[in-house]
Amino acid sequence: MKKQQSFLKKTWTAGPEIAELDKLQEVLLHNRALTDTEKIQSFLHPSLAGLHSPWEMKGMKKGVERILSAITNQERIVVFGDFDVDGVTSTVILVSGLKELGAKVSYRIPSRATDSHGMKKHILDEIAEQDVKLIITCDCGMNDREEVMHASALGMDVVITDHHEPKPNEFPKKAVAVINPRQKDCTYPDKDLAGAGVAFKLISALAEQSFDDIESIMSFLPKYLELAAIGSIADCVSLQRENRTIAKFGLEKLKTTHWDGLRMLLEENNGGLEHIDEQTIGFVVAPRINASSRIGDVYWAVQLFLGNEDKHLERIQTLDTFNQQRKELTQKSLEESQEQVKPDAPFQLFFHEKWEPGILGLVASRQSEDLQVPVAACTIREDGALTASCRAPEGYSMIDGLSSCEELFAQYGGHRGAAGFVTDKEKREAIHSALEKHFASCKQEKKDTPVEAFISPELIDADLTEFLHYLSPFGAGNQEPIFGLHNFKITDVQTIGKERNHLKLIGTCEGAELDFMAFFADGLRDQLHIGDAVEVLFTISENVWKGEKRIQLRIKDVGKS
Ligand SMILES: [Mn+2]
Repeated sequence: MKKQQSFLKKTWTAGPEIAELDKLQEVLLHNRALTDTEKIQSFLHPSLAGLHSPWEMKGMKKGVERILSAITNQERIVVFGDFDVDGVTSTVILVSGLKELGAKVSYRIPSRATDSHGMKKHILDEIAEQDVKLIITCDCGMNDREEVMHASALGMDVVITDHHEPKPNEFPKKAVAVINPRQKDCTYPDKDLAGAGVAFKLISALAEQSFDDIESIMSFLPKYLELAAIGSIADCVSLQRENRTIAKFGLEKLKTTHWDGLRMLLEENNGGLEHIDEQTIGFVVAPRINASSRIGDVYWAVQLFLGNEDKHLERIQTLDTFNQQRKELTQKSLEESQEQVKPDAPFQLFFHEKWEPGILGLVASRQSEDLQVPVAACTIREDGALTASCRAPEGYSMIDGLSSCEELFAQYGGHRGAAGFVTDKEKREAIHSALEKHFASCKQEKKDTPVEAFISPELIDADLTEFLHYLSPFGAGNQEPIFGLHNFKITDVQTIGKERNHLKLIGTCEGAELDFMAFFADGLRDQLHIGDAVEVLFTISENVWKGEKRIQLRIKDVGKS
């Protein structure tokens, strides 16, 4: 098959050409390994009954017992969370859920800029002074062996709930209970839950112990499913199996959300709640929650869920301001990082001492996507330490890379796709060359962009978007389908958006008039000319704005016809 070289310097292989909907459906199911009727049914129509019992998770029984005794004895509990969306939603699930069950509970989240992830001794010291007897972590703590010892020495019990990969020799053995499906000997069938998924499991188990009847449980739990869905989608866990069920039902439930602050935020920024999908989480909700810890204070995001309604409008405006600043800072930092690109290097390290620690992840993630190699973006923290966010495209493991030279870091952690470290600023060059060497040895062939099918334009209609909705939510583990179109004749190219960094491409194909959106399309702008015929790769989704439904075609790539 002919390989196509794109304007974005990627490649794809021409897929099958399809003109009928049922053929296209077949291909889409086949590409997702959905081959028999049973698999197809359970994928397209997942059921809440398919969620696993929380008691299958190692540590659950012990953790629940300790928490219930804290509730009975009215001991003070602190939920120790994390500052990203997964951490914030986990924190809200536990704090709100425990309050509802009668607990005396508050929360603490470390600062993204000065503390980084995980339990911190100075925070534990503060907490201990407030007569706290129990700490429950969420989305963190799995490798905080020393900090848990510290808490325990201060007279506080710790229950760990987390989903991060356990590191050898860092097991928090002083914890009263460790709940993490990834830990050794945990036979829980689904290892891929997000932190918010694990928190949801804990609150489900607590509900089972606290209520006598199923009606009470059913009126208690669904609001936490909404949050688990937001955390899971934002944390990019694989949206298969249990995560798919959580995301699918949570998104549906969000349309009548329990959370007033979220409802108001969506009314302001999403034109209402009628249409909520994974993109709403990715583009509207998650950036605003994240902006609070990146630019301002994570408290603004958490209180949008836990605080009084009369302050929500102010909170939403504040989050918007943070988000706007976040966008501007990211744009500026991205431009600065652009000058540091080393052509064809197997690993890229970007550094600027003035970059905001909170936006490093955004710089790393955009560069890694564009360059298709692992990337670290670094800056100097307020306390003088070098701090970095790292991202790796599919096929590479960032955490394996960092582990390969762990002696260079004071602290590091993360997953295959995303990780981070903190260390002495003198170590920067050594880290750069160690990681360059590591990734040179596991250099991947550049992967072709997967195109499901080249379709005729008449297939782009409501029947197709309805089918795509059944396949959704898309994300990690369930790639959004990319379609191709041959011979699209460009009749107009418009620059749009406040920052002028999006394009609208208008033209015709087989007699049909179509328009495409290309977001962050600086790399395409100079290559698209009116009158040219091009090949277009794109995704198809439904967009509703103020009650008006539209099919939106988003460009993934463009090439010569
Ligand atoms: Mn997480």
